[in-house]
Amino acid sequence: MKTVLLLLLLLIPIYDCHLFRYQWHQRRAPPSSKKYRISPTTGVRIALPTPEQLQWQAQELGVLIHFNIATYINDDGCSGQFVPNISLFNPYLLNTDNWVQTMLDFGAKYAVLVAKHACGFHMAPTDVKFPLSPSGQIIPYNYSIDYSPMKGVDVLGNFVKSCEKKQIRTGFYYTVVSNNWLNVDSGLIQNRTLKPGQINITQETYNSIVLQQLREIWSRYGSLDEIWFDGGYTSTLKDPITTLLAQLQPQAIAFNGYGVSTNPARWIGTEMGVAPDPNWSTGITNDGGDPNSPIFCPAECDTTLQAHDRWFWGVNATLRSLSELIQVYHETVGRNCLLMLDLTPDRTGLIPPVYARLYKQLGDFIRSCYGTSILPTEYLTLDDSKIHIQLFISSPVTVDRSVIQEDQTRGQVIRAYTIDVQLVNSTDNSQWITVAQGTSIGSKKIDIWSEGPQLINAVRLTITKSVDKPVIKSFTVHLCT
Ligand SMILES: *[C@@H]1O[C@H](CO)[C@@H](O)[C@H](O)[C@H]1NC(C)=O
Ligand SMILES: *[C@@H]1O[C@H](CO)[C@@H](O)[C@H](O)[C@H]1NC(C)=O
Ligand SMILES: *[C@@H]1O[C@H](CO)[C@@H](O)[C@H](O)[C@H]1NC(C)=O
Ligand SMILES: *[C@@H]1O[C@H](CO)[C@@H](O)[C@H](O)[C@H]1NC(C)=O
Ligand SMILES: *[C@@H]1O[C@H](CO)[C@@H](O)[C@H](O)[C@H]1NC(C)=O
Ligand SMILES: *[C@@H]1O[C@H](CO)[C@@H](O)[C@H](O)[C@H]1NC(C)=O
Ligand SMILES: CC(=O)N[C@H]1CO[C@H](CO)[C@@H](O)[C@@H]1O
Repeated sequence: MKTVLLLLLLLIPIYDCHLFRYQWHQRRAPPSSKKYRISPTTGVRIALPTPEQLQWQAQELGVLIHFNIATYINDDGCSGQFVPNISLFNPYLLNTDNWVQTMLDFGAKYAVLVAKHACGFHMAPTDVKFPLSPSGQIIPYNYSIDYSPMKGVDVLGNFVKSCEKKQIRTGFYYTVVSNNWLNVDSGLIQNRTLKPGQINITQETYNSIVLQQLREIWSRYGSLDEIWFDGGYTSTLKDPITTLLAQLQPQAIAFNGYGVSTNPARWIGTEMGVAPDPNWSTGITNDGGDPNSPIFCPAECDTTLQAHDRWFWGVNATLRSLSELIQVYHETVGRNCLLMLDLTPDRTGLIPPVYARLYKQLGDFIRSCYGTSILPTEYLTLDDSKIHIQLFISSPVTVDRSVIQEDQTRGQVIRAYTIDVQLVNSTDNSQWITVAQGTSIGSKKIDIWSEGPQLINAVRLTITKSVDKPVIKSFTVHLCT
């Protein structure tokens, strides 16, 4: 995912956890088709999500699969005017079920596969034919899988079938703005001397190729969860893409898609795997968003498993450490951002074993730390307008963090909260001590308490500021290592 956003906006550790959990569900209001509503208490606009956006946000973990002809070169994608020889693309052990095993080990709920990256190589069979310039000679889009050693294989189709068997939702990345084979940068045919492998076409031909290929990949592989517009799209293609999306994949979340989709998601603004705190579900800028924006447009945090922002499998690439990836989880999912982790099959078409182990170690940590629950002995909701939730435990427990989830069906309304505990000590066991406070909750907020593990009798969540009656989906506390 090397393309810069431009245009238009132009170890094997053991994790031992105790935790208890308080969870309940409110009766949900039916989703509205209106984009925002007016707060009955403060009069501000509250952005409303679509049901698709909420379902997508609840997935929390996904993968972005960088596998294409760039897997077979040393650079991380094609830069300059380089067009790799098509005979390089030969994943002779290709098995997409193997990819899915790793997705499950990590805990991914959705997967987006690169269909076409900047080199221009299209990993799906395509029927597109077009005229060369200036001769007018009609040729097939022959920089595609059927002209490679993998002729007859449909990687996109295999990927979708493998994911469907395990209920992993699917999507595609197809870069509209770069295509080295066709001499395209920033969505435009470049006026420059062609390099080996490049061919000459007109801008109209290029735009037509893009729309035909988007139609192919959006109509041949079922209902997609997410569509990735890396680098966006040109203004000329905005309207036709909007129409095509509405016609073929209206339910799909469109990454970078504010303007072309009713289900947009935004980029968090960095590929490092860290969201700012606070990070709101609303707003369209590539940062922590804006609580007062009338546009519900949650953020996705895409980042790599390999070190140094490397997306395609690299010959001598090093991997990030498990502890760094755990921090990434806390600073993305724990800050209301989806964690989309790069997944990189190697040149055989399989996930390398040391990579597979690291994805599983990260998944094991998440499941072990946050996956199980022990019910508290008693809970109280004290004040309807403010929401105090108190959890009491029959015997003292040690915990070091809390997880809050807001029900955003009627928009993200909480603006501030505080978490207090009753410490276990001999002299006074009814005193409340603040262990965490914050602003945005949204889909999920994880607070690792700065004071470290606390031995407590009770814990309390107080919503101190909101623009409408807050609804908490769940509030849990945990102890992790
Ligand atoms: C691509 O590589 C193949 C196999 O090595 C070779 O036969 C062919 O000439 C190369 N094509 C170009 C355009 O270099
Ligand atoms: C591409 O074709 C156009 C005519 O459509 C011509 O003006 C241009 O010089 C050609 N570009 C190259 C790099 O050959
Ligand atoms: C694709 O077609 C062009 C134009 O006919 C030709 O020069 C090129 O060698 C073809 N490439 C492959 C891989 O068949
Ligand atoms: C293409 O570049 C050449 C050389 O820089 C220039 O003379 C020509 O006007 C350019 N053509 C277009 C259409 O921009
Ligand atoms: C990978 O590392 C080996 C051993 O250090 C070295 O010989 C080789 O050139 C490196 N390859 C690349 C593509 O960096
Ligand atoms: C209870 O323990 C906490 C933390 O050690 C301390 O701050 C607090 O003062 C103690 N309370 C009393 C009444 O001693
Ligand atoms: C911490 C952070 O990134 N805050 C940003 C939240 O979003 C607003 C509005 O886009 C930005 O101005 C802040 O910088």
